[in-house]
Amino acid sequence: MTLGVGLVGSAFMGRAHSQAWRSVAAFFDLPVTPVMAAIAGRDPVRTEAAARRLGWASSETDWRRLLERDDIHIIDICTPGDSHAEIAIAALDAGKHVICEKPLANTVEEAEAMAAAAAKAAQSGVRAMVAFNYRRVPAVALARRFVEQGRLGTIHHVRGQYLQDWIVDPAFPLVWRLQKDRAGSGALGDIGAHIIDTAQFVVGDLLAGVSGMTETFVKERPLAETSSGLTGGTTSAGTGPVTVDDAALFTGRFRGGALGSFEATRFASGRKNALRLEVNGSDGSLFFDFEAMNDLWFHDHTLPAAEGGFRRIIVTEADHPYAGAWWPPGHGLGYEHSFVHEVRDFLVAVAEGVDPPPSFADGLAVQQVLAAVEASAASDSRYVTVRDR
Ligand code: SOE
Repeated sequence: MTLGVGLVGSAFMGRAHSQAWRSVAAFFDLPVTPVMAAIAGRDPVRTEAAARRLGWASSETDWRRLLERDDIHIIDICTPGDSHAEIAIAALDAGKHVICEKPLANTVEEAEAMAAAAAKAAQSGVRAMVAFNYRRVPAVALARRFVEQGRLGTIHHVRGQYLQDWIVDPAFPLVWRLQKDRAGSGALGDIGAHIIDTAQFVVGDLLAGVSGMTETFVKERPLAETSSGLTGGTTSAGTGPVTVDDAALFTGRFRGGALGSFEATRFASGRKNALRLEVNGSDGSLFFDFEAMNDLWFHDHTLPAAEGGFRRIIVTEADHPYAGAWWPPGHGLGYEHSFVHEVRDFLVAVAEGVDPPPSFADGLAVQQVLAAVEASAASDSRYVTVRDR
């Protein structure tokens, strides 16, 4: 059985998802086979070129056309957050399965509407997933397995960071990720969403309340350059205001009592994509850093002190999550493999008739934490309870 896929968007996430759809059947035994039917984008020339380059059979200049096609059963949304709700709800209403990039939406209200549409569609066997890909890094999935097995005992601390430095230079232009109407928020919703979902996934618990602060270090940036016809060169079209956060720091209390501390910033000079998670429990601790993504560090606190300490597990063994599908032990995986694992789990769930985690409800739970952090930051960091989903 085959399922046709229609992808919306051909930038960074569109390329990462295309790589996943192209690779998944070559490395995993699947109950259904994905067919890369079409990619949709506004610019006809760029989208046709992307179709050829990324392996899509056709291209469309209006995503709504994908919903009308009988050869398309899955809609993969890789656009900025301001279009997630419109596309996902229309696709679900049209009976298409949906995988949507994170964060689920730009507001809690949009996320609530999406979760409601997904719950309604599920009654007809239509499935929806939000693409928090870091859950599918083998080391993160192994961390979840350790917590589920009770190897850490009672969880006391969850320490999450997501550190990047791609906009430290004030000359970096005002791209869509720096505009609230397109992105919803800055580092908080873009990479803070990842660390919130990854932490809640690994510990199997939700944040009950947070206290946070945000900062915008560079408040004006050059507008995207425009090329001048006569000289053929490019001239800056002036500057514009940055309307999102550059960094967010927050603490939180989990429903089960653990304390959390989180940081999401695009100004950690020297850190390129350092998603880090440390979990401390009564019986042990775990540490993960995406910049060394094949390693998981584990301290077994039940051992005699003389034998304790963090030891490195190279997560490439056949019985580690996902790793057995790829290379022999020690050969390592990369960023793109987490997306292959994501679409593999999505296809298996669709074939089995279950909701693939993380669901739109899980995406809504993250959106409610984001909103609580923003509410706290707007009120001198007072503690804000996270709305129940
Ligand atoms: C931000 O630069 C970003 O591209 C995020 O949007 C992605 O979700 C993350 O995987 C890599 O960094």
